[in-house]
Amino acid sequence: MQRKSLVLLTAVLLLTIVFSGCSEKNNNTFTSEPSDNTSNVEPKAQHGSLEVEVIDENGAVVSNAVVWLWTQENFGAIPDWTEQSKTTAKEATNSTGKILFSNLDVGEYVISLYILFFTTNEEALAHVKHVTIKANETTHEILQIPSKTGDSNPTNPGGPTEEDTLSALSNGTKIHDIVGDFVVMNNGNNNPGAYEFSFADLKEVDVGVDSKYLYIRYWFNGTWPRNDSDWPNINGDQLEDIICNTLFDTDNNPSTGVMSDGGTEVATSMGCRRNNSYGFDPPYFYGCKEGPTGIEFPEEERYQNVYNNDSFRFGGVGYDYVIGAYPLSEVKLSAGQTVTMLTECETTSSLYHDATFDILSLDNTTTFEYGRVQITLGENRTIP
Ligand SMILES: [Ca+2]
Ligand SMILES: [Ca+2]
Ligand SMILES: [Ca+2]
Repeated sequence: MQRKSLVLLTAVLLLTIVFSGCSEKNNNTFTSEPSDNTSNVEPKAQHGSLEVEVIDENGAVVSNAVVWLWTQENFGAIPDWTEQSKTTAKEATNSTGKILFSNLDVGEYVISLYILFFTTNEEALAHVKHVTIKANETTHEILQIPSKTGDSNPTNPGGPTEEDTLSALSNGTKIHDIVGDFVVMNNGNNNPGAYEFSFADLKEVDVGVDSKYLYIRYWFNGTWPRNDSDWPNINGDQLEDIICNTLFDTDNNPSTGVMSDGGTEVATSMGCRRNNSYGFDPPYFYGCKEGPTGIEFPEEERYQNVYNNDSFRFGGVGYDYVIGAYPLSEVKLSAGQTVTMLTECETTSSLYHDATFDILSLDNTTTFEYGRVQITLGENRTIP
């Protein structure tokens, strides 16, 4: 599905560990004890461990902070932060602010906080640490979150004003959705019965344009949780994020574009994670991408151009709406263009890839198919 495809959304994969260094030399097992019988036995690959502790700017430990681990070889001199398939592991700190990466082949590695902790690639690069893993030893490292507050894409001068945004939206297209219509996606580790999170239940999506931006406003049937403690925990299952994705089939042809996304050529996202997840508040993430590559997997390679730094946000935590503003020059759309939209809102919990899933649809879609809604950008219209 496309919904995790934007690079910044891959935080949901934080519990996925991919050991890329499994060579033919260590395919016996990682856990077997070394044999005392040393005759005619090829030496097994040697392993060590790495314990990483994450602290904030004041030195306090940070739980649930995502750390990336690469081999030095895969990291290279200047990493492509979007090419996460090269990471050896991506995992979050525990309640004591620590992560243990074990069974690592000995050698040189690089660790970094998740890219969303940083404003620029240069800042991220300045904060990586190079570590050496030695046989049968645990190497300890500390990563400190840079001292700043605010989200990863702060509303900069040069972006649209809230007045511009509301004007474009009020002159745009409004699409209604049913309330209480979560669907269960039977395609993975999803909640067999959606939680009643009203703040993740779409009731209307508005789309507008002006000369510079595409605006998308998501209205919900409730208010996004503001503080960390407001994020629901259902019998130990902690809600971790809320994500809205709108994709555009710009040639109105589902057989062209990114097939896994429903034949789309452009994707936009708007999301927010539980407050302490990245150590700053609020941890929004949003962006856009366009240009199908013809590659469906890995997801990160579906689109040619990924833009994570030029979009803007209004609303969000503490509001019953959130607005994304995406440069028309990046999404390659223009006023008056007729396109087909596909929109969904989902949440991720500690147990479920989809704790809730709501599809913007004219007909209460309850299948895997996304609701396809054809609109003309900038048309003042209400659907239905
Ligand atoms: Ca709904
Ligand atoms: Ca298409
Ligand atoms: Ca719906």
